[in-house]
Amino acid sequence: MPEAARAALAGTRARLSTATRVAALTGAGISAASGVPTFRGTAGALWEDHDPAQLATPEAFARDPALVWRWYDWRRGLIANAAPNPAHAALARLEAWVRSVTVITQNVDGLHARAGSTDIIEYHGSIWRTRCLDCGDEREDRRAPLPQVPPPCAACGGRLRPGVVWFGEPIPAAAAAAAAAAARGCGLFLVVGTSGAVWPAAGLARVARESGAHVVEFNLERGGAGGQSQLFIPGDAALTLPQLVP
Ligand code: BV8
Ligand code: ZN
Repeated sequence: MPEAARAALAGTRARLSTATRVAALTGAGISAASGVPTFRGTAGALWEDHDPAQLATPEAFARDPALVWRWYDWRRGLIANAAPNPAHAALARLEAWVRSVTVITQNVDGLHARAGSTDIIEYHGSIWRTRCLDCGDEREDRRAPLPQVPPPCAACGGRLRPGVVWFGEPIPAAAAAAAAAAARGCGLFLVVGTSGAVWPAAGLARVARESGAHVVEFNLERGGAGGQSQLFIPGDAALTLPQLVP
């Protein structure tokens, strides 16, 4: 690890020792080492020649629910066979060292919970939840693969959609408020494995910085913190983040 990164890691560790509240904004990059493809990365970002950013929309679902559900069923199967990696584990372990650790994740894979984190804000929802367009039934459904695609609502037989936030849809109010409060109230804000391409999640680093937090970015390349990071630690988060936590 380059000397500058080593120094950044040491500086962040020092801040951890006095921090009482840490918030971490995570993106698809933290799950890369678990084999879950990123949205905009290289391998796996496409699925059957479809661009995820085009599929993750209400318009795509209205146009072809079966296609969108095939994509989610494929991802659910892949995630069901994936395991949390040392980066997820490091954030979970951090809870033993810092009074409050809030994970604000853009990911819908549920890997932070499986790693043991206990204060998680699923900013873009969960691939393991469904919502019925006809009766509103919302539930967790971990079947992978789904027995039928699109899956019918268990309550009314109606049309289910994945319980995620699509492009053009608002962040659920409770998640948005909790994430803003966590960014405002923390002394240390970690930005892990996100391109900073998606809003309003990408605006949280500025909220943290303007509230006085120290912002540290863990990524292969700098930029996901929208220029708000004071420190940058390059490399695979599965290798770098565990070095932060004893
Ligand atoms: C909203 C859930 C307003 C679904 C996702 C036109 C109309 C409407 C809105 C907009 C518009 N134009 C722009 C917008 C805003 C839009 C937006 O930001 N668009 C962008 C693309 C320009 N945002 C929205 O639409 C949001 N809603 O604005 O609502 C509104 C308000 C009121 C009323 C009505 C409407 C909703 C956005 C949520 C979209 N849903 N996911 C699903 O997953 O199926 S976003 C999707 O992208 C994933 O959640 C993903 O996590 C997220 C962000 O991407 P990243 O996590 O950063 O992943 P990415 O692949 O980009 O990057 C990976 C990073 O990891 C890279 O930096 C890479 O270097 C790094 N990395 C890779 N490997 C590693 C690593 N780092 C460390 N270690 C490694 N090993
Ligand atoms: Zn229903």
